[in-house]
Amino acid sequence: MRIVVLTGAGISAESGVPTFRDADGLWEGHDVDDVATPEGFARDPDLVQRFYDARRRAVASVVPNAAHRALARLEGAFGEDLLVVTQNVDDLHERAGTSNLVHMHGELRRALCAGCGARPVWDADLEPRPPCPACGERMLRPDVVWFGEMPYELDRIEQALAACDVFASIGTSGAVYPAAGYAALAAAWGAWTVELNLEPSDALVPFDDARSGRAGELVPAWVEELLATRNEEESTGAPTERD
Ligand code: BV8
Repeated sequence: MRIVVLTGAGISAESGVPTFRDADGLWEGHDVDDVATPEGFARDPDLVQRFYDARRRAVASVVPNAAHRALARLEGAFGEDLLVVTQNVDDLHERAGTSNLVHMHGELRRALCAGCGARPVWDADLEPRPPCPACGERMLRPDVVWFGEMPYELDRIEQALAACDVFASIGTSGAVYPAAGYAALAAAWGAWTVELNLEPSDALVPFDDARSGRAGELVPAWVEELLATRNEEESTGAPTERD
C-alpha cells in the first residue's frame, strides 16, 4: 500500500505554532501580502526578515506533538511507501523522525541566496544581512515559497499522487494551491482519500472518509488502523479490502 500524506498548519497547531487561517490570514499582526509575497519583501525587506526571524526563533522553542510522532511511526512500518508532503515551514516532522518528506513551501531553517541560489541550513537571524556562506553576497532571504512563487518538488509530489493507494490530508484548510488540488488529483488516479482536520475543509471533491477533530487524537488513531491492517495482511498474506 502506497500512501501520500499532505499536512498543513493544523498539524503543528497542537505544538503551539499559530496557523495561517486562525489568524484570519494575519500572521503576528501582519497582512499576508506584506510578509508572504515577493512584492512585500521588495517593499520592506527588514519587516519581512524580522517576521521570519521571529517565527524561526519561535519554532526552535516548540516540540513535535503526537500527530507528528504517529506519522514517523507510520514511516517506520511503510518506509519508502509513505511520502509526507508538508506545506509547513517548521521542522517538526523531521524532529519527530520523518525523513521521507517534501517541504513544498520551503523551510524556516534554511536561507536562500538571491545571488547564487544556495540554500544553506540557517538558524540565525537574517535581518542583520549576513553574507551567503557560498558566495559571500549579502542577499540571503528566508527559503520560503511566497505567494506567486513556484513551490518545491512538484514533479515528485505529482508522481507520488499518481501512484498512491491512500491520500490523507491533515490539518489544512485547502485554501492554497497547488496543494489544495492534491486530494482531487489523487482521487482521480484512484486513491482512497481521507481528511483529518479540526473541521471539514471546503474540498473540491468530497473525501472518501472525513474525520473532524484535533490532529493529536485523529492521526495516532488513523495510524494505528493502518498498522493493524498491515499486520493483518502480513499475517494472513491476503490484502484486506479497504474499508
Ligand atoms: C503558485 C509561505 C504557480 C511560508 C505559503 C489567484 C491569484 C494569485 C495566485 C493564485 C490565485 N489562485 C491560486 C493562486 C496561487 C496561490 C494561491 O493558492 N493563492 C490562494 C490564496 C488562492 N498559490 C501560490 O502562489 C503558490 N504558487 O501557485 O505558483 C504555480 C501554480 C501551479 C503549479 C506550479 C506553480 C505558492 C503558495 C505558497 C504560499 N506560501 N507559505 C510561510 O508559511 O510563511 S502558504 C501558507 O498558507 C502557509 O504555508 C500555509 O501552509 C498555507 C495555509 O494553508 P494551511 O496549512 O491549510 O493553514 P490554514 O491556517 O489555512 O489551515 C489550518 C487548518 O488546520 C484549518 O483547516 C484548521 O481547521 C485546521 N486545524 C487547526 N487546528 C487544528 C487543525 N486541524 C487539526 N488539529 C488541530 N489542532
